[in-house]
Amino acid sequence: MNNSNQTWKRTHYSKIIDTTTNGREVTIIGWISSIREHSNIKFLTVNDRFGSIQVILKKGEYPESLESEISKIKDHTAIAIKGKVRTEPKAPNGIELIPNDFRILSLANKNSPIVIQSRKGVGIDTRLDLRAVDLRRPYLQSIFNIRYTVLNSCREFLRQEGFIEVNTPKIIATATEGGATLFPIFYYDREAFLTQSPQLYKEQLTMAFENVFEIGPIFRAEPSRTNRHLSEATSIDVEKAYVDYNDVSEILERMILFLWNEIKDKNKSHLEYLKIQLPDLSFPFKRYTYSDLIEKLQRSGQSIEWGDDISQQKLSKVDDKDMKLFYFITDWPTSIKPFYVRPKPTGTECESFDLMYGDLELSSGSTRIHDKDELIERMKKQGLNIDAFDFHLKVFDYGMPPHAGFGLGLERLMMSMCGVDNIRDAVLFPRDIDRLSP
Ligand code: AMO
Repeated sequence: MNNSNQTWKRTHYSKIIDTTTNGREVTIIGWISSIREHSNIKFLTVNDRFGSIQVILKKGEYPESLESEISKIKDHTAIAIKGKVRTEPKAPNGIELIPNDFRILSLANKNSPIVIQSRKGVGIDTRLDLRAVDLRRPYLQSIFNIRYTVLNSCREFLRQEGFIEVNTPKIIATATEGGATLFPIFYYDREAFLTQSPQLYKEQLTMAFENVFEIGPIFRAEPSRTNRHLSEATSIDVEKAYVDYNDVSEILERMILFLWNEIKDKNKSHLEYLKIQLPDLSFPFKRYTYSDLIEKLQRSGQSIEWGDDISQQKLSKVDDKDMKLFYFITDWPTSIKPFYVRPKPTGTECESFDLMYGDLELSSGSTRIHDKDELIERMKKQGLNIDAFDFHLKVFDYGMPPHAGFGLGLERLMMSMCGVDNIRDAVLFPRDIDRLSP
């Protein structure tokens, strides 16, 4: 091993080493994802940010002085290797590296319980306990590379649509989405809460900026253990002045279509690894009114009344080919939507929609009430303490524009795009009722 203190610099990422690099001296840096032995040959797979390369350690082909170091190498060890590229038709990518020197940068001293090459991996709790190691698996690498494209593409789309990105407080004084799922915290000598959504702030910001969006954390004290609820999720929140729920539902569906095409274009290898062929979307998405859907459910023999929420179990039983991918459920009963949602002239229904993917709810949106008295009346009907919302209500005295918007759950969207069964695999370090670390 080379003991000089001088730092080695990577000359090549694995992805740019191919048959055209044959015979070249290169320095690669990465971590070892597998070690196989065959008589007197060790085959190492060394991974970097973009892929992997096979390294051959054959007795007689590397300096004898490296022998004692080689015996210490385990999976996950971080290593820098100088060597010569050689074409080898049997190797992955048709090439391999023959080292003439290497440095162990950080030795792994335990055998990892995480099986890197496995798609499903070991049990979720074992994986989450060592999440940083789990995230080295190509399965999760594919998901999080796609997530990165989704985030970039959302920003790109909304920028093109004339929205400005904002950041609103995450420590708040009052509930926005009803009290049941609030996390209380100490805030100096007062009680405060972690925000359930940027709802009230994004509405207020339409006064100054007209079109705003925020991509940020939302906190929900979800009491149940499900594969689609997190205690800390990421929401893509959009709010626009001088429009209604039909307008913003159109923005949402165009955004989904844009993302879908970007992923197809930018994440081909990740989709291939996940064995996912994103289906062609029929556009515009189908829209069912809540009332139509209730009738449909009743016709299919399910016990549900107008005014009930539509559960995932009930939806999953509906046999309609247009409800397999994206579709909207619109015009929900006013009584089951939050106080800020604007009722239709009938009063019993409101200008609202949910975007669904099969039986998974991805987004809720609506036209908002922009008249102060009407908002106060709705709050009273929902039993809310008006004084607690004074900071919000007083803004409505200064010409709050009519506005509408939606919140789209990023992890739920990832589930729909990547075929992820458990929402915990769409977030790096998930939080749920049982898990607060890592
Ligand atoms: P809602 O409460 O329906 O609406 O939330 C919007 C979207 O956020 C996602 N989401 C969650 N994802 C994972 N785990 C959770 N516990 C969780 N809770 C919500 C879902 C959901 O559709 N202020 C409104 C939005 C608006 O009208 O602009 C709101 O928060 O994908």
